[in-house]
Amino acid sequence: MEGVRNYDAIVIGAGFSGLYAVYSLREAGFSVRALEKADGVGGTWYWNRYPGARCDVQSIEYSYSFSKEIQEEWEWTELMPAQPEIEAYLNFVADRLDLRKDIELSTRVTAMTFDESSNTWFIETDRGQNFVARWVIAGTGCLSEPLEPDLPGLDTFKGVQLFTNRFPKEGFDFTGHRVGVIGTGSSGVQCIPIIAEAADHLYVFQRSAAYSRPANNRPLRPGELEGVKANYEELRIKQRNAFAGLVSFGAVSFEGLKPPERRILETPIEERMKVLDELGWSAPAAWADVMFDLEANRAGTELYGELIRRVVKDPDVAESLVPHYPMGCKRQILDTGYFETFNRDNVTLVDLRKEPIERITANSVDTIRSSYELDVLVLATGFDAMTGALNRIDIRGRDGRTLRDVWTTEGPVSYLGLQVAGFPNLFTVTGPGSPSVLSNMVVSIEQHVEWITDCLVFLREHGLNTIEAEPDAQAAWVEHAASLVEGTIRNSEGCNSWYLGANVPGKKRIHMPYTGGLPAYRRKCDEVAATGYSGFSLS
Ligand code: NA7
Repeated sequence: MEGVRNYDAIVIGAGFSGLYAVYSLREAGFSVRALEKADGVGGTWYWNRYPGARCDVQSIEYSYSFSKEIQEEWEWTELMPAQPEIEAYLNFVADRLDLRKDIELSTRVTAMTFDESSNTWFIETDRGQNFVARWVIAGTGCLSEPLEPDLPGLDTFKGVQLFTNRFPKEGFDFTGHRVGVIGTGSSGVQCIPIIAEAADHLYVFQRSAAYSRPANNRPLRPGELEGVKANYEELRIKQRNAFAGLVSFGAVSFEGLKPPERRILETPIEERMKVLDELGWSAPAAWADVMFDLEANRAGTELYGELIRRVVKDPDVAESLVPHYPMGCKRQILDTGYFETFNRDNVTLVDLRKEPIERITANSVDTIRSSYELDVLVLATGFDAMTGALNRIDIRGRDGRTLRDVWTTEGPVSYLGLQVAGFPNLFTVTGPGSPSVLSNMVVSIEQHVEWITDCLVFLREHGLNTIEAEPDAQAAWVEHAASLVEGTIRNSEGCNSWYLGANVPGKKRIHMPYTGGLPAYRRKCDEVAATGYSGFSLS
């Protein structure tokens, strides 16, 4: 075992959060080391390298704003960037800012213990290293801990088993294979059309149908990026002031869009169909009442079903593809040719609501009705979101209490999504209780990293070495965040999203991302800082 190494700050992870945290803290004069379990930088965009993996936010918005050089020098090629391009971008950032010298790859943090006598963290890794640091910044990601699906017999499958969230670096050639995909969230919806093109036959095992619509991705036009770069600051200011940290979602710009006024329940069916013809995939949600009233929401889903029926030729398949849960409960998915894929002769939709999986055998997925023989099984079954990655580390705060224990018994509580009471000097970038996944992640990450850096500079200037969320402030924040989702579609009956932790058996049902929007959240964080970090105790 090596000797103990001392740093002002340890950063966990080298994705968007970790890279910026290393840079920001280093620039502020702190000694810093990042520990990253992968053998490359990129975080989420390192692991999720399945065919078709793509961001649903435009490249010009899903990128760092803190460095004018990077903004100027990097050339995006598509409206919405694919995984290889984002991974290449983050590698470029690591090189351009000379970050690699402060990052240790292939190094997983396994345990962290807060020493109450010195107010420092003792950190252990799977390589037997030990570190001591005053501050720990967890840039562990919101969707980074794969969920192991509870499928009887999965470990007996003898064919090739692939997880979208840890897809092989060398890729996989599906040509000539009988392939099954389990899971139809974003990852499943993105890889299914591409796998279908190569596979001999593709079986899609669907438990919950997806609300998806065409992404309308395209290459950036000549001169388009230069136009953005000429006025980048204007776009960045708009982003920072936008509810979700972005001015467009997919190819649709929000600029100049007014909130809808017409109400679906007050509109005759023939009129609704006219709106459908006029607005296409935008029609289901283009009503004032659809996101606020469950009956209106069902009417919106009915319109959505009509759009699917217009694409998918087999009426039974089309029916199975219409979601049975409220629109707006889970994340809107953007796809490229998803519904069209079900018109192919080599694609079969297996509706698990009609025929649940009984077991997986050495060469098949068996439902209560049929046995589907497969050579390859792709699992697109999601993540233990927002808390999973930190729960995997044995984190012991005051009195030896583990974070896992706190989050299991109390739910994923935090103050501002930045700290958890009882875990001094540990910051969670885009933790539960912050806008995080309901916003443009890069904008939220920059806001958090800058807030944390300013906080550490403040503490240094005032000769303080401990900051800790106060239990009362934490309880008030948790209550405030919960009050915002109470009675909404996001928390309605029949809504079982990973936002609520509902995809993980036994996880306490709390809506983890903050729903009050980025501007209000930023104001609150700024107020807290301006009032000498109210709600935190400093010593
Ligand atoms: P998601 O969105 O959590 O999707 C996981 C999918 O896998 C979803 O359709 C699940 O069905 C399905 N699933 C999970 N376990 C099972 C079992 N045991 N049997 C059948 N089906 C199962 O993860 P993604 O990776 O697609 O996307 C995550 C986020 O990344 C996404 O929201 C974007 O923000 C980017 P269920 O819905 O639970 O019925």
